[in-house]
Amino acid sequence: MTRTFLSLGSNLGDRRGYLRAAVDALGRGPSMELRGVSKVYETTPIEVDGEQPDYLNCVVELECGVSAVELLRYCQGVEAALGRERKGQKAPRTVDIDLLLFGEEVIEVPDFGVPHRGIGRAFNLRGLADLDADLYIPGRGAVAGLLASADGKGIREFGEGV
Ligand code: PH2
Ligand code: MG
Ligand code: MG
Repeated sequence: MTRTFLSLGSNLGDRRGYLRAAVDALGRGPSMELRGVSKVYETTPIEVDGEQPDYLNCVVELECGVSAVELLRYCQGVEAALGRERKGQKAPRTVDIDLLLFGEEVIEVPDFGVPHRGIGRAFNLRGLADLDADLYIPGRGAVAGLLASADGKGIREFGEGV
């Protein structure tokens, strides 16, 4: 089993409903056990072109018995089942599931990098710190230290969680 962390984001439609449905689907995945869910954050879109609705973001911890690539494929299936349309990398989406960490594995192939290249975004660091502030990110360091120097603007705690 591999300790795994995923970033969930939604900025289209019933954002909280999509996050909840994605968390449920991950918990039901083949050889996947849900270990935790961070708080939910409402976040200003970053690195996007033009105006977009705010995101809801959270981080999910799983114990995973399949490979990173199999997990990626499963996540893509969940995105598709929840109405994700591929309208460009940073277009608004019902749900985006990004594989932040897969144990301490480092993977660099076209279109797939682990740790995820967005792992240093403050909302991901916040979610990771909710689950384990001592977590080590290969090539970057411990989450707590990275969070201390991250820019927390545009991130608000959202209600009761997923
Ligand atoms: N995801 C992106 C681009 N920008 N901004 C926020 N606040 N939250 C996201 O999940 C996000 C983003 C591409 O996946
Ligand atoms: Mg993303
Ligand atoms: Mg993605």
